[in-house]
Amino acid sequence: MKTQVAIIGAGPAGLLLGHLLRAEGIEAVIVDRVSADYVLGRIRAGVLERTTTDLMDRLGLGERMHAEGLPHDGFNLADGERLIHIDIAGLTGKQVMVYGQTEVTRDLMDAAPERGLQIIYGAENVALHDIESDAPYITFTKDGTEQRIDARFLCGCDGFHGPSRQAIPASIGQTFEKVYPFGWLGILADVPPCNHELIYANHAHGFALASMRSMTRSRYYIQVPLDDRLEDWPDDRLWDELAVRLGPNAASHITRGPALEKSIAPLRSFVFEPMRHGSLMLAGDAAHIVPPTGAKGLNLAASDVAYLSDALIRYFRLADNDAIAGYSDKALARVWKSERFSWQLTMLMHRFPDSGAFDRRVQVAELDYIASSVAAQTSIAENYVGLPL
Ligand code: FAS
Ligand code: PHB
Repeated sequence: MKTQVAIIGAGPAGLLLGHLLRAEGIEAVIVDRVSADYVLGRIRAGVLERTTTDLMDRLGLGERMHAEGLPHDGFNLADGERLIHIDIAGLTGKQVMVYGQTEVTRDLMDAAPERGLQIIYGAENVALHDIESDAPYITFTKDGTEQRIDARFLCGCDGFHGPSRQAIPASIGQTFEKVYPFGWLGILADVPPCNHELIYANHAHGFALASMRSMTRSRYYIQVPLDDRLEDWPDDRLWDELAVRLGPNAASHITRGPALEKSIAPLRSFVFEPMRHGSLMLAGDAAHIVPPTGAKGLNLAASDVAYLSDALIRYFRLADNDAIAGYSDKALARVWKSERFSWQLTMLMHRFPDSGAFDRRVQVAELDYIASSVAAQTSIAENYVGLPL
């Protein structure tokens, strides 16, 4: 098979990129090693920046998002009894959209056939070849048969564990990483949210987050030690701990229910540079990971492919190589700002095993400053709602 752009990975990055290219008549094929159902079964992000919702609207795929999503004007930082409201709409003029990554992925998948976006699921042993040439290709096995796709460019949208980043020679790539000494235990339940906006809580027991997917489906998280296992957290224990960490007011509004999904995810900050080598470009988790505290993971994937699709469109439409050459630096400039914000909010809202009294006083002082300063709240608000592209 021959195409113009071969995309590895049918998560949000790969699907958004494929649609943005097809909308401009550029040939693109996506391969993914798992099934469509498996991709939809992954419970991930919940908050969309304006950048991401604008891309869905640009593709004409935002109808269900606007019908079922929840536009939010703000969120809250809780520290014991104190609740600091960050008025993102009042401070930035923008909102965020609460609409699960699963639904974004579903909307993008459903629209693929009618828009000529071919997605090959069950593509095993994907390998990238000749990425330093102008004629790269990928090979994979599908139903036991070896397949090959030749393309002008390969786009690695295959997440943190995919093969694309590994295809860039170690002598070229540089990684920057910070691993946090805790994970997030998440629960999804068909119960109404305890609050109409998100609450990020810093408690002596650790971090907690009250989020949602709709007014009837809630998503909660608590910080847990890295060696905790799901069996250590039966639903009742988790609901009890959420009530303690979110504080008495939120606790009085928590509705308990059976977990539809429960999982523990480790937290890390990770960046791989460069995001382009030869005819291979990386986007999304293939190039970077953020702790979910700042709700940036999915949204960074979206901003990467906004830059990448623009560069590819300019190449194929205008024979302009400059945007391709400039992709990595442009994407990384925004990646690092989101990495900083996600790290800052993680340091502010979590309790670290090795932190002492000084560290806690600094957290309290920073929360005091945020509570008392419009400038500090504006800085948080403009990062949370998404910096301009
Ligand atoms: P994805 O990982 O979503 O997609 C990569 C795709 O590549 C997958 O479909 C995979 O099957 C495919 N692939 C991998 N290896 C392959 C191979 N060898 N061959 C072919 N295909 C291959 N972000 C938030 O903003 N908020 C959150 O609450 C949040 N929670 C998260 C929880 C977990 C457990 C994880 C892992 C991530 C979470 N994230 C969250 C981040 C997440 O939303 C990512 O940022 C987002 O999925 C990035 O999208 P992609 O870059 O498309 O990568
Ligand atoms: C979620 O709803 O899954 C969610 C929301 C905000 C975050 C992280 C996760 O910062």
